[in-house]
Amino acid sequence: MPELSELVGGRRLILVSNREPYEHVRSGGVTEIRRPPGGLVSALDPLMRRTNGVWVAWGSGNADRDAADRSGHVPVPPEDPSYVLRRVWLDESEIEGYYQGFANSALWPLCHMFAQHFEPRSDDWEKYRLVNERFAQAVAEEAAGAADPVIWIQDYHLALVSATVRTLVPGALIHQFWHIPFPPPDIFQLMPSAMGVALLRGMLGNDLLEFQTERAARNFLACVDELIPDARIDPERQQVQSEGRTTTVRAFPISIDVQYYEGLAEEPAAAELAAKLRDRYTKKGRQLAVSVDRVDYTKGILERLRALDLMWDRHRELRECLVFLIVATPSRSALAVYKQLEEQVVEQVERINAKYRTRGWTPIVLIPENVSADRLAAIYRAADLCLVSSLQDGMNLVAKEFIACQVDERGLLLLSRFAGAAEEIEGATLINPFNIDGLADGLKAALATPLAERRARMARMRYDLHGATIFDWLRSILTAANELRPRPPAGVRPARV
Ligand code: GDG
Repeated sequence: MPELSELVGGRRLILVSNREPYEHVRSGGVTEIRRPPGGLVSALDPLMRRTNGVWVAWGSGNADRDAADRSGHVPVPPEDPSYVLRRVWLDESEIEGYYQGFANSALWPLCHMFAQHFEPRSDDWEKYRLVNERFAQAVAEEAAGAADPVIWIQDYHLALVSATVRTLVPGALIHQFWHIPFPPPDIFQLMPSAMGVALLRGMLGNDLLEFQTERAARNFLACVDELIPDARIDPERQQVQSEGRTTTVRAFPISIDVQYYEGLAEEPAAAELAAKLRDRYTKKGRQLAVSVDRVDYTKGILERLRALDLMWDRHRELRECLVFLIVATPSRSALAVYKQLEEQVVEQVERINAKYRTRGWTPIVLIPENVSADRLAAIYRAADLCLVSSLQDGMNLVAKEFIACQVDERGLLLLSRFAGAAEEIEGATLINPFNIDGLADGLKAALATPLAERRARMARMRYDLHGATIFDWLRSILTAANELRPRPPAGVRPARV
């Protein structure tokens, strides 16, 4: 683990996200501490452990209040506390309006360019504003007394936080990472104009605004150009000047803890499980394809199923040649559109299986639940092919996890050109998931790719990934933020790059 703490330059780091890194959950009279799955927490928790900072997040666990003090503070990690988690409390109507409503039913679909799911309700917007205010207040309380704090906000749930914090904590260095795409002006302007302007102004409260891709950064600048009259944009420097302040806007593609995933895949238990999976699914020269997603309309799960159906329909000879394992983890099930998609996925898999199944062959194996990280690593390791068919995706970490876990270097990666990862990964086969015919042909061609070519491409991708891990991502963001506003001397060592 690199020494990242120095890159915060000895300042107090206050990290702000919707999701918390540790959740206290009571079930059957027993309270347990859970770490929500996902790349963000596993990347940022090690950083926080080394910075003595504060992580401000929504206290979402049903036993979170009992575990926190009156100010919402809990020392974490529980086994060996080294930083403080500051929980922000939300009631049911706030969760509905801010989280399920404005964040996940307005901003999420808009940023992924799904106009048909875009529902910008004014009640939700009010809750979103209120909750962003509350986060900003909590940040200001945590920053009180710190000489020169650095505030790092995560994602689209908290677009208004930086501007408010700036008024409450003048002089703080504030930056934000936006994990999802950012749409071009024609799409962004579907947002009611008062909300759209407030969102852009909110984001311009940051000293540095970090996107996954150059495209997202460019789109943001174009939206500011069209909608914020006083803004002056310097495209060379990727900077916006507005209301007497400067915001730098740049791309920092996120990654994964490559050694962690590789290590999981190399565990003897994972090797054994991978061998078992191959034994079960790759009989008679069959290939094993996998996909792993939260069930979300942005991930192109139904498009993937249509392409498989088309391929098997057109090419009888490819029946029995491939088993497709789909890990589809339920997500945001409180929203009707997500619940409905979960049902559609099950229906479509059943329909396709009924159409093509033979005595010894089931075409699609659906795992409609969350699987453990070690099992996931074994699944990635066992596969001959991984298909990422996102219709839009900020980055897509699954593509990178697949590469890290391919320790036997046999798998091909079919990657949507609309995932941020496509801008970076050389060696994947890029696909267009809107083109069902083309995707079906792409799958057919992938099945015929010789092993030597697969190995060469995977070896290249693995090499590149080792040079661009989550720690490189953290280092480049923290360095860029520090360079914008180096800490005044006073005996503090400068950041080491
Ligand atoms: C957002 C952006 C961006 C999924 N099922 C299981 C499981 N997962 C894990 C994967 C991966 C994560 O969830 C999904 O990450 P993605 O990047 O694919 O997508 P989002 O959740 O939409 O994330 C995205 C990301 O933020 C980071 O910036 O890349 O573009 O949309 O880590 O492995 N993990 C386990 N069991 C499952 O069943 N253990």
